[in-house]
Amino acid sequence: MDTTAGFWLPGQFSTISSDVDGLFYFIYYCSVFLFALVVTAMTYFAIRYRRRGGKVGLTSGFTHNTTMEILWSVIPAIPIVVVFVWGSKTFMRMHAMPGNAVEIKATAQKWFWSFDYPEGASSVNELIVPVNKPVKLTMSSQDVIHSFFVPEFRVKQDVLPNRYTQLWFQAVAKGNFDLYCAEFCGKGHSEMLGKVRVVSDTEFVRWMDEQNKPPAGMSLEDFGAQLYKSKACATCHSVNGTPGTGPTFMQMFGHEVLLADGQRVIVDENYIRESILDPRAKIVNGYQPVMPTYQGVIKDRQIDALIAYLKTLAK
Ligand code: HEC
Ligand SMILES: [Cu+2]
Repeated sequence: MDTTAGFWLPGQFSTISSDVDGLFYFIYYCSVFLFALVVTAMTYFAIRYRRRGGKVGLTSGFTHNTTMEILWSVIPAIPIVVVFVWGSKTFMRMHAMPGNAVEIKATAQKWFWSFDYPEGASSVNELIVPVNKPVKLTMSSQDVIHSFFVPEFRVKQDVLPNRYTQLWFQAVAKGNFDLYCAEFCGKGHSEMLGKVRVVSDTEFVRWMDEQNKPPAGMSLEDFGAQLYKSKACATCHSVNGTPGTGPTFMQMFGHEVLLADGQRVIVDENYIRESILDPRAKIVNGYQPVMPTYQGVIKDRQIDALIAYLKTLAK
C-alpha cells in the first residue's frame, strides 16, 4: 500500500487500491512495450525495405507460415488472459459485499450528497466512516443519475433514481478524502463536492452517539416523544388508549400487565428496556410476538428518553 501520490494516480487509501493500480500498471506497461515494439519494427522495415533506384519485387513470394501464425496468436493471448483473470478477481473483490460491514445509506440529488447511518445519525456532503472497517453504501438518487467517486479509494459507482446500487470499501488511514460526482448531472455538477472523513473507531462511535442525543434545549420527554414517531413505535402503539398491533402506551407505565404465560408484571423501567431490546422475552397476553428488536438500533440514551415519555403518558 502506497499512500503517497504517484505521477499518474493519487495515493492508495483503501484495501482495493493496490489491486486496481497493479492491474492498471500492468496494462499500461504492456501497452508501452507493444507501442515501442510496433513503432521500432515499423521504422526499421520502412528503412530496410525502402524503394531504391527504381527496383521492385524485393519481397519473397511466400504466402503463409503456420508456426508464425500460431506464435503471434498465442503469445499476445497470454497477457490478455492474465488481464482477464486478474480483472475479474479484482472485480469480484470489489463487488462481493462483506457481511460485517458498517451499512450507510447514501442519497444523491442536485447537487449534494446526504448520508444516513445506523441508529439514526445523518450528515450532508460529509461521509464519516471508521478506519480499517468495511463500509457498505446503499445508494439512490432523488433526481438524475449521479456517480459516487472517491479517487483515493479507487471506487466509483453510478447512483440511480428508482433503483439501489451498492459499493463497499475499507479505508486504511485516517484523513479527509475528496468525494466527487462522476456523472454529469446538470449545471451544479462540478460543485457537487463532498468529503469522506475517515476517523478512528471510537471517534466514529462517539460521533454517532452525539447525533443521538436530544438536540440542545430539548427535554428528555420531548426527545422521547420524537423517537416514538421517528423509531416507528407509533405504527404499532397508540398513545390514546386504542389498541393496535401492540398495546397502547396510555396508562401503561406503573400498571400491571398480564402476560401470555399467565404471569402478572408491573411495567417499570427495566420491563420497558427489556421490551425494546428483547421483545420476545415477555409477551403481553392477547398480542402476537411481532415487535422487532431494537437491539443495536436504539441507544441507551434514547431508551431513557422513551421511558421518560412513556411515564408522562401514565399521569
Ligand atoms: C411492528 C409493531 C411494533 C413496533 C414497531 C413496536 N412495537 Fe412494541 N410491541 C408490539 C407488540 C405486538 C407488543 C405486544 C407483544 C409483546 O409483548 O411482544 C409490543 C409490546 C411492547 C411493550 C410492552 C407493552 C406492555 O403493555 O407491557 C413495550 C414497552 C413496547 N412494545 C415498546 C415499544 C417501543 C418503545 C417501540 C419503539 C421503539 C415499539 N414498541 C415498537 C409491536 C410493536
Ligand atoms: Cu451529480
